[in-house]
Amino acid sequence: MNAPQALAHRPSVCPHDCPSACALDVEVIDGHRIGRIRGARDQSYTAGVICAKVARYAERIHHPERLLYPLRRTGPKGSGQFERISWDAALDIVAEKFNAAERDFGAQSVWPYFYAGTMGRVMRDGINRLTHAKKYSRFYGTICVNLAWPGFIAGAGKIAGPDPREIAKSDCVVIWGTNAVSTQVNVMTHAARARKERGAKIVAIDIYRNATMEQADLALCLRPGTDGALACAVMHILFRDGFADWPYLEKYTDCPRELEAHLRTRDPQWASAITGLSVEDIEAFARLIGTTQKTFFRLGYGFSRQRNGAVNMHAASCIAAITGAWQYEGGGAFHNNAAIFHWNQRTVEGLDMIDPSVRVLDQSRIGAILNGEPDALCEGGPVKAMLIQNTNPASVAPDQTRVKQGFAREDLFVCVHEQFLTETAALADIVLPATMFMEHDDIYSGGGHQYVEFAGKLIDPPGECRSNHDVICALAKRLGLAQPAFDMSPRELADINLRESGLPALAELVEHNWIDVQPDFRTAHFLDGFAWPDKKFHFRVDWPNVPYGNIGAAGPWRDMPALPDHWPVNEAADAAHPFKLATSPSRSFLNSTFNETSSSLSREKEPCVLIHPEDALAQGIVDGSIVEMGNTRGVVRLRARFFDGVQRGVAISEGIWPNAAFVDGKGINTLTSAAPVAPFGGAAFHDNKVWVRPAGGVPISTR
Ligand SMILES: Nc1nc2c(c(=O)[nH]1)N[C@H]1C(S)=C(S)[C@@H](COP(=O)(O)OP(=O)(O)OC[C@H]3O[C@@H](n4cnc5c(=O)[nH]c(N)nc54)[C@H](O)[C@@H]3O)O[C@H]1N2
Ligand SMILES: Nc1nc2c(c(=O)[nH]1)N[C@H]1C(S)=C(S)[C@@H](COP(=O)(O)OP(=O)(O)OC[C@H]3O[C@@H](n4cnc5c(=O)[nH]c(N)nc54)[C@H](O)[C@@H]3O)O[C@H]1N2
Ligand code: SF4
Ligand SMILES: [Mo]
Repeated sequence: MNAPQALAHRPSVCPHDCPSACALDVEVIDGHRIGRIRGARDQSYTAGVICAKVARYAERIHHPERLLYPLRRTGPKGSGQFERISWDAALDIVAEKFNAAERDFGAQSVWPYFYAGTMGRVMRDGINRLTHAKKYSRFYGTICVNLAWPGFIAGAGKIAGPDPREIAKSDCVVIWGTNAVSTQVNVMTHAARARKERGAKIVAIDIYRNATMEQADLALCLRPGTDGALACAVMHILFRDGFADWPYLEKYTDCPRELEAHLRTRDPQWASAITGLSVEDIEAFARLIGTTQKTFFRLGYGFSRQRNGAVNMHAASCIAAITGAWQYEGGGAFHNNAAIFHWNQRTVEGLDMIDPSVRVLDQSRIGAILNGEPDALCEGGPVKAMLIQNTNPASVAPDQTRVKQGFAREDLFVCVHEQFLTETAALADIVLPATMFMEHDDIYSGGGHQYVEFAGKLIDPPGECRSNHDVICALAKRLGLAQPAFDMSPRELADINLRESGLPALAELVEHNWIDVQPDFRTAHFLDGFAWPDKKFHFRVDWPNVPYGNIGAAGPWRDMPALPDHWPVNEAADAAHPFKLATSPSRSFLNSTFNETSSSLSREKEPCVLIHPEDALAQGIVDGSIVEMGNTRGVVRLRARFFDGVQRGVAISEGIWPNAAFVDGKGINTLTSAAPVAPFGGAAFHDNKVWVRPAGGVPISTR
């Protein structure tokens, strides 16, 4: 019989790219393995609930395919042929390649590239310190929030809102453009409480009948990219039927009379024709909002991933101002709490070392950048060397064909620091093994809540895995950098980050595991005014001057409507491309993370596209057959599934599967576009015109 294993419960924080940033309770076995993970019961937002994929984290952290040792490529690029080398040898090569690129092409030929695979402030953001100290090309992270945040800031003036726990005290929770059951389960925890304890109604607004829509009392399934029209018609009805709170509007908003006049022609019939919703559904939704003071709009990212997404986000956020829902506990509009933490990144990112003359390269345009497109390179020289941490661009970035072409360049040196041999790592010259969150110390904050959290190292890493911080510091040494932050421990840096941000010191955070920094009610509900100099909520938007981002306006921003509207700028279906495709998230993957664990793979089964049975029949497509789906950017082959929970002409493909899971090894982002979107660049992942037809028919020409 085996000796009983010592089991300890330890606190931690989920580091993944998810607004919930759940507080965790981890079973640590014999000090070096983990068992089950549960949600921390006494953290009031997590409230004991986490998603299934993280509950099963033992499968990921103890995965037999984890990277354990530094590797050097021995075969051709992308061949997957590597040999084990020592850390010293690997870091020497990276430093030598970076120095050679700098010598021959200038410091801006090196482009450190990262994203939010870990949301830890030390581990995620420290790479910028290296960038700024060396004057390497700067990085503009546009892939996720670039449409949603400006859209929300356009109205309220900053990215914050009512305490998200107030959802439980609401009488109507509008879950708009977020598949919360899959992507941020805690929203459902609090919404379900409101329903159980107060009989609150749950409304979901999406483009397909997903798990969140199935739980809603009212599920509005509209055409992609038409939320602005829905919001306008709802506001039209609120004004028309006397549900507008005029004293509130006069006191707190910029131009209510002008808005009312503007909306007179945006009636439910107009919106019905655009959204595909019935006039009755639009009227019923507006009436529910008009008669429910405590309506909480929980606005997600999904509906912003359209070319008109920023306009739609702003339009949806305006509704709460018409009824004055912002004034009430359980009312208002919330998207993300980023502004309440007042993070100051001075030391972690080395902001004092920024040279404003150094170019800033757009993350989403990595394909164009690596293929040498002059405007993507800011008219500067080529990128010759990269260090990549916490992201898998060969799979997740838009316009995948170009991204892969770029990585295939023989004259490009790429070092990928990863936990697994991802499709990006497989294209690298040097691969370095990375720790996971329970193997290092870091601090976090929740976009969807209001806690600052600490997660300490719980177990030793396997093999020779090193943390991001260790790698950045070791490289800095080899590159001759002597700034003190490159000599600090993660805890020292976390402590400085907290103090510089006006938050309690690390010791206090460690003692409590998390600290609630929720602003008081008046501030959170903007009762002393919104975050603009005139203190008003802005219905009228001066888009290029919305305070966001660091490269200025991009995309067709000049055409953006100043007042809430339907902005028809999206890719329009046409005879050659009869479908609109959204690449929505899957439940068991998190972007491309977890697509290496067998339980997630077996739940998701295989890449597929959901299409309406009548559309399928019209195209001669058989349920369960392999189809070709394509547009001007490329073609993928995957399985078709009949699904009547979409409007005609809409196709849904869930999840970022490994490219290799598709019939031809071309992943879903083969079809998505990297053309910059307004107002500040980024990608419209759910806005793609495509054709879908039986595979093996007409030969397909790709570019
Ligand atoms: N399980 C799981 N969880 C995740 C992720 C994941 O991939 N899987 N990703 C994480 C990340 S990085 C992020 S940013 C968040 C994002 O999480 P969400 O805020 O939920 O955003 P999305 O996942 O992009 O899309 C949400 C929903 O918007 C719908 N949608 C698309 N276009 C429209 C439209 O025009 N109008 C409306 N009303 N709806 C539309 C999509 O079909 C989808 O159901 O989730 C995080 N959590
Ligand atoms: N088609 C389509 N594409 C999309 C989206 C979509 O909805 N549809 N969503 C987009 C969105 S919202 C986002 S945010 C992006 C996300 O895209 P990515 O930022 O690439 O996110 P992940 O795919 O989760 O990859 C994160 C990687 O970081 C690694 N990692 C995790 N922690 C650490 C660490 O501590 N150190 C190191 N070195 N590595 C670590 C993980 O192993 C994983 O491979 O994808 C975008 N792409
Ligand atoms: S819901 Fe999000 S934050 Fe919570 S455990 Fe799952 S992935 Fe992590
Ligand atoms: Mo994201």
